[in-house]
Amino acid sequence: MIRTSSPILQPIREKVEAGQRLSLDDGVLLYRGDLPLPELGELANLVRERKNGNAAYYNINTHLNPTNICVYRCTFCAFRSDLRDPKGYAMSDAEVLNRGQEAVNAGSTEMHIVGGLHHQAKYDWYRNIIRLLHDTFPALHLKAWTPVEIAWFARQTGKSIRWVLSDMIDAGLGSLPGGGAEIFHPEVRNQICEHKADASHWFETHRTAHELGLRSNCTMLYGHIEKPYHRIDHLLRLRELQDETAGFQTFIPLAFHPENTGLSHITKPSGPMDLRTMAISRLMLDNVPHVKAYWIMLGVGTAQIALAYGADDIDGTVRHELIYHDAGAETPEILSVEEIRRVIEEAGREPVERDTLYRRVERDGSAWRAGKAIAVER
Ligand code: V47
Repeated sequence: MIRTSSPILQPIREKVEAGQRLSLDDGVLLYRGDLPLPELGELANLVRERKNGNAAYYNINTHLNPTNICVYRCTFCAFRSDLRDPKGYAMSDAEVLNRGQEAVNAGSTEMHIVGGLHHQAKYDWYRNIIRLLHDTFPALHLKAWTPVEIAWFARQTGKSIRWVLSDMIDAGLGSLPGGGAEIFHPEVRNQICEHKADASHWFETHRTAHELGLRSNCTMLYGHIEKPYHRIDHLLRLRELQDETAGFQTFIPLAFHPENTGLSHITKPSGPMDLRTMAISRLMLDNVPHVKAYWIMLGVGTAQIALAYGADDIDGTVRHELIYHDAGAETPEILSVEEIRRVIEEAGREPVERDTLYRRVERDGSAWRAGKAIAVER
């Protein structure tokens, strides 16, 4: 056994090496600034390589935000718009279909669809986006709507979350993205997004989705007003649902970007904080197969290093990302396949193209088919 340079870290190292679960207190302790970051990274890397070897996954994907008009005013959001603001938009069917065609031409396997809760758009407008895209481009996986939208649709229609999810599946929904999670603890949530779906709605939506056979992702928005305790509490709530359903595929820690938000006085998390959070997430979420370093949010350089700090996925080539770019992200809007593979190889990892459900992609130009499912060690 390797000994840690910090005696405080030693019991945690022993647990990680023995494949034992870390507790709330362990997690909070790992956020202590005096604990050596490289050693934390090495522990997270142990778990990462145990689960995923040397592979680093990516996909070819496109974002679609059909509207930015939103009834809510989350303090951290730079993307939203008021109904009558010149910045506000809502896409027509033709615009949605053009985006679908562009995605398919670029070889995308996935469309990531989220947006605002438009004051005047009815449930059918949102459902129609899924139906149109699915009917026209059946091979394109539609990873769409967070629990915030699903709870809104339930409210609009007077139906249950289960009904909304089933109806969206009928229309062509393929899985749920991880957004809308922010920080679950009410001490924080009530200050940054008090009106929108709370933790119980978020978990009910993902639990029901898993019961209906959908896979989903999960996220945590960090680096604003929350404390280490709130982050670890958040991760443990996710771990608990995963014990129950095993429906989460990937966890994505999301670093707060303050520009153009109601929290613009806050300084964005540093590189070391990004890496520490990545590593702690990998260590706490022992039952989630993948941890993603979302390059759009981290920057390409930090995302590359994060592949040695617990992350095994780097998201995709991405086109038309707005949520982070509206909040001051300086990353490019797109990486080509050659670039994303080079970014991964430069970090010493093996690039593996996956589809949304973590099957290897067999590709010939823009034509592709899903191959074998990627097996992850527990
Ligand atoms: O829920 C919004 C966050 C999320 C800001 O499932 C912000 O594969 C930082 O969930 N600064 C949406 N974060 C993005 C998201 C996501 C991204 C990539 C992959 C996947 C996936 C999911 O973005 C929101 C919120 O937590 N967010 N505004 C901001 N200013």
